[in-house]
Amino acid sequence: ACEEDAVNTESTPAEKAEEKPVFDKELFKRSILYNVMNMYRKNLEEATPQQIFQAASYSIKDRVIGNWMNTQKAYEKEDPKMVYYMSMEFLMGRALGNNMINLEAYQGAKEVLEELGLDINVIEDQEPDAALGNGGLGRLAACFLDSLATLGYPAYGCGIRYRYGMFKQEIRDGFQVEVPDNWLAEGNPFELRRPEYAKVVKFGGHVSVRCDENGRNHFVQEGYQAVRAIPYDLPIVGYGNGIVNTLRIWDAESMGGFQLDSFDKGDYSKAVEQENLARNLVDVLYPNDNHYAGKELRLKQQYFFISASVQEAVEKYMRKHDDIHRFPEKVTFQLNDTHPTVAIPELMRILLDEYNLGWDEAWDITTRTCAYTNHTIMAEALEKWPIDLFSRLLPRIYQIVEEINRRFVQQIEEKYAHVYNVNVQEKIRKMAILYDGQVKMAHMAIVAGYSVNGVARLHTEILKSEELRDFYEMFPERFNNKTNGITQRRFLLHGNPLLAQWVTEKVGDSWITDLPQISGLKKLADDAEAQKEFMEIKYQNKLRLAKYIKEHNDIEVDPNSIFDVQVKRLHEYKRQLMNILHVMHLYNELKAHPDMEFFPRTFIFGAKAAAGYRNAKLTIKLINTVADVVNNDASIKGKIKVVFIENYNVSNAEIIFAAADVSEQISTASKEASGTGNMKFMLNGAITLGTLDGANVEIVEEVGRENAFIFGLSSNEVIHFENNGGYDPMQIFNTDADIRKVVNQLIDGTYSADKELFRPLYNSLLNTLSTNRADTYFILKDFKSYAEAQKKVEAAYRDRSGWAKSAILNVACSGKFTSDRTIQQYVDEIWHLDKVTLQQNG
Ligand code: T68
Repeated sequence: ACEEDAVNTESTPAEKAEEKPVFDKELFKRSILYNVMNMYRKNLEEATPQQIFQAASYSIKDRVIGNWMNTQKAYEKEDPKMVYYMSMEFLMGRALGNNMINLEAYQGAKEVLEELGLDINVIEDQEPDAALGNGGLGRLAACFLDSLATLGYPAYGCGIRYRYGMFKQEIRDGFQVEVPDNWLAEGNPFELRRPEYAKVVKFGGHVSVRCDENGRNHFVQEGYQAVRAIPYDLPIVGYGNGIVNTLRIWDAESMGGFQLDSFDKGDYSKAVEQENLARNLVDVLYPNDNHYAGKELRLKQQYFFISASVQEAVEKYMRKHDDIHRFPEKVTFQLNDTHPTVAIPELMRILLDEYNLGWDEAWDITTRTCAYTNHTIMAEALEKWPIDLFSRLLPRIYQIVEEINRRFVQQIEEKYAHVYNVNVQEKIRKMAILYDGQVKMAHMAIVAGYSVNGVARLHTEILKSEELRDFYEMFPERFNNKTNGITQRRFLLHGNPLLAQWVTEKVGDSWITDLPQISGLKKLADDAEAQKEFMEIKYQNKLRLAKYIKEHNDIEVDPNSIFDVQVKRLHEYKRQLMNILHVMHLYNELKAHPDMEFFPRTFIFGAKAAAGYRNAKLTIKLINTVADVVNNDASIKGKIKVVFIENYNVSNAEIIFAAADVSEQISTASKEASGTGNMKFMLNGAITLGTLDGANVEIVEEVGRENAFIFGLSSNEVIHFENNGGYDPMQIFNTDADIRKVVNQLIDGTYSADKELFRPLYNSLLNTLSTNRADTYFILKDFKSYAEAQKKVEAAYRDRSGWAKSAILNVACSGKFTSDRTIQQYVDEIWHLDKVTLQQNG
């Protein structure tokens, strides 16, 4: 397929360094026409946009395949250390545009499509998002893969090929309705099925001990149900470097042709159960973010993809090496939160039972291989599996966890038995892996990992001083911070072509792979001409979003108004409720003082709520209800518009970030581990309105407090209230008339004839439930300072030149927040990988 991949032996090394593979437009054009004909027996004129998208994708895949083979051959030859990024979620979004960008073929492809009378945006819009993730955690994994390939590091992503990804959100009568996301309906052009790497994964049954002739015990799982794991590979294209890494996602198939275990011969019902297990296993992504639901099928999913991935990693290693003890020199597993933590006992199982290593040898290998990233301090997100469920589903794995726990408890006893003032039983209660009938996955990940990292400086400090304090005391050397980042290739180069072009004109194009170079814009921040150009680009992007909103929501918005945006998962700690209460307050003000100074504002929301999260879903209904009232009240002359963008996802996110003036990052301080949307807004020249939480702290540190709007309690203040009490929302309600008015409007019929509809939201702010303090997330406490910060936003926006200056400085100071920097730190401080460079040819 790829003549252009032939090795060019004629160029000198110096020439090679200069050479850039050029995108062959004629070849691409012929290839599309050929694919349309070959796949659909059609001419271009007869083909549908979806068919042209498919044809174009296969043409691009042709160009990727040669590089993919070269890369994998180079890895084979150089035998570098590899990172396996283990994650239940990879929120990849669309592939076609991204692959064209990273092949440096986007402009050429756009021109070819134009010559064929086609709009590249229309073709890209045919592709469903690969939404195999919930939110930040899944998108972070996708950005990391992009950076790993771009920096030339050998890496695998390991995950699940869910048949249904994150649900599609429809809004009906203001309520969220979840619609299945059948993303594979038209096929997935970039994936490759790899049945030759299939693995068997075993569930349930029981463990028997067999003694061999040397008196050694062997543990065998019997009476189990087995599933076949089939890998599908997706290419991860590095930017302009010829590197193509692999995201390997596993599908489940029934054993079918495989024989049942001899033990089970003739057990028909077991065979049927086995069929069913395979059928349901990878059906759907659980749509909870920052929440643990404890579903048995979820644990099955975890063990399924982990067992297959760990088996493959060990087999791949052993194909080239003979000494399993040196495994950690060539392989490292990064566990994306606790979801993949069964990798620890699974690797132990393989080493103990299949390689017959002793416990200490196996433990040494495992603890030098596994590293863990924590993404949250929210208590309700901590994974704690009931022991009865865990041991029934994974009997051999459970035995190994018991032994890990037994030895760790012993270690606690040895360390603290004779330490003055330490209650050993208390330490065990707080730190054991098995306690109170539960398996605590975070504890296992810390005990068996060589690295534990948080995702922003503040988050890591809170882990060390609060939630994981006892572990930090015991293993201080394991703890480290890796502040998150995002890929500028997708979120600026692809998502905001106008600004990307402008940045390149001003500072050159090195920012694409070296984002700190974007600081060259600083010198233009005061330049009146540059400010004008910047604001004109922002305006064009606001027009683009306005058009999207008109098409999708049938709402007219004023592109001259301030675009004030909060897009992220819906969660009480992220405080979308505070945002909409403030909109209600502004509306009250405008109604009371029709002639007050007011700069027109468009409040834009986008958020999916977990299907079973009542208050989150009710907040969506509230936003839409307020939107209906406010948008249709002629008396306020369109000064406030409220828009809820349906089905917020990676592809519409690109359009939204590009158009934002204000970036709402208003979580209760200490609750948002990092945030990554905050970084995407900054890169696109929106100004942060936020609390000093997560990575906001570092954003403000980079851009300067004068170029952001910071408000609210500090994390220390929040933690102090949580530990010592002393916050009473009712007191605020009783003393502040503005707040009392909006809170009462939740239940007085202003917005809903059914006065009880929003009662649960009202209660969440004021009613002390038996266990919880009312207003858990300090919305009433922070409301005033939020409203004041919003006033400052308005005043600042009136000064167009001052605003442009701040916005440009935000872009200019975003260099730290590239995932390229984050990945380089993982490489230097945790993984210790070497770069692989390729001879490039086409
Ligand atoms: C997010 N976590 C953090 N979790 O909330 C965010 N949880 O602050 C951070 O920037 C981001 O991770 C990346 O580090 C999540 O997105 C989940 O999606 C999730 C999924 C399943 C179970 C629990």
